Amino acid sequence: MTTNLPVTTGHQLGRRSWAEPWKIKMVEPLRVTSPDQREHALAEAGYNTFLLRSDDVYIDLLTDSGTSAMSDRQWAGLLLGDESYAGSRNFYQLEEAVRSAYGYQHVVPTHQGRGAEHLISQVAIRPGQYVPGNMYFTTTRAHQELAGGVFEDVIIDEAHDPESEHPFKGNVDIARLERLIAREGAKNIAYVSLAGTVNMAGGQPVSMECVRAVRALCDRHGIRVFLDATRMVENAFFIQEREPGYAGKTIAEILREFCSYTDGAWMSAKKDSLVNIGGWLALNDRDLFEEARNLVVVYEGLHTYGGLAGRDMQAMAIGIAESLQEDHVRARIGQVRYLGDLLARAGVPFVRPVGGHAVFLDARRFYPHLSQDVFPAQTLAAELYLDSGVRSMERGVVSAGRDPATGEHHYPRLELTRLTIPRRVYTQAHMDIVAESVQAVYEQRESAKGLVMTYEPRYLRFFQARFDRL
Ligand code: PM9
Repeated sequence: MTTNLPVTTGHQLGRRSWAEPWKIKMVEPLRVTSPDQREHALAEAGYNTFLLRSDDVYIDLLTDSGTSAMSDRQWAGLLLGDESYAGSRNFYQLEEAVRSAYGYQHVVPTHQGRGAEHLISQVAIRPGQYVPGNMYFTTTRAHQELAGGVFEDVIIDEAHDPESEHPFKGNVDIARLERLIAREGAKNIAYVSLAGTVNMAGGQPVSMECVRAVRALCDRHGIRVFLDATRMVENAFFIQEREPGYAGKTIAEILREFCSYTDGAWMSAKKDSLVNIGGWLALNDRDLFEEARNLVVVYEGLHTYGGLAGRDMQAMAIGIAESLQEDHVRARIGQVRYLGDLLARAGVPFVRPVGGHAVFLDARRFYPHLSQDVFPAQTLAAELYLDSGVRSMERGVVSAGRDPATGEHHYPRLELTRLTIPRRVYTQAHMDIVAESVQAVYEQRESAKGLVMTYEPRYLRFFQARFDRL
């Protein structure tokens, strides 16, 4: 293993190879389909990769959510599940793991991230209040809006530019946040919704300098800061790599420091924490915690299991510790960059620099002849599936949904197709296949015609919308 050696980055080339700090103990066969089978499966799925059956997928880069491979220790942990209705010992282990890794006082378990998003939105937003955030995330904004909040994007402009090489494209534009506070008044700001490695921007990190500045500004106005910690471990890696003063600190230390500038966090443990299901809400304020702990029994389950089995909490507690191992994070992000390097060599347009969990293809530059009204990123996901059975996900106009006030489509500047890499699941050879398929689709880009939406559900339409070929 070459765990302490640098990996290839957008800025530098490592001198030696890196390798995963694990070996494979159990395998699951993959199914290769024929072009005819894929054509049929995709039409059945309404040209939406979320509606495909996984049996019809070859390499599944839909998401890194709940798709990681658990370690032998996590699987062993499942056997230690204490399935008591109340007071399960696995809850106390999870509580201790969250306190020690993230540093918050009080923990409410939830079945996954959006369970925690629901709770924080219900307890911390009054109808009509603004919720400024560093770019929207689909489920986060949906819960904020369902609670009556009005999301306002305060991310820096570079985040909307796929070609900008800014090292911290997830940063908050402090002046923009300040202007919002001046315009609406601090009392009309529910809280700042800050996310690590901003998903919709391409997995782009937030700097420590930025979170400190957000904290200082919010302290002056008495505004709380809550963190989406879903991929904060990966964010800590980027701080260690790029921010002056942090090269000598561990990922665990950086994570604790970052969280210390916030008042609480919600978590989808299905990402960083290497479990197939699970999440939590953590808060420092005792009164707010009591409210959330009360509400969890309405929507998720008792406050010592929150919709999870005891064994799931045990696997999560172990996963939290494993997620902080330096060699693990280095190999995880190294693999994402490996795919990015292959695509860069093929001249395929994607979001720079490569982020933490995925390579985001730039469908605008891929298909310059398609307008957002014919869903270029959705089209690209469909074409990629047809070419090879590789499943990706749309992150453009479909994901952005409609403005609740006007009913019009949101037209995001970023029109992306996400190749999301599950943790500890695929090999570099799989990445080679993916890159070859993307290249093949790129070579035929002029023949793509786009899609028309034939069914649009009311909430989070990207999950269930159906399309047809134009
Ligand atoms: N993210 C993802 O694939 C899964 C569902 S949306 C396609 O990226 C953040 C930053 C997320 C996230 C889920 C959630 C919600 C919150 N914050 O999926 O409910 O990326 O566990 O978490 C997905 P849950």
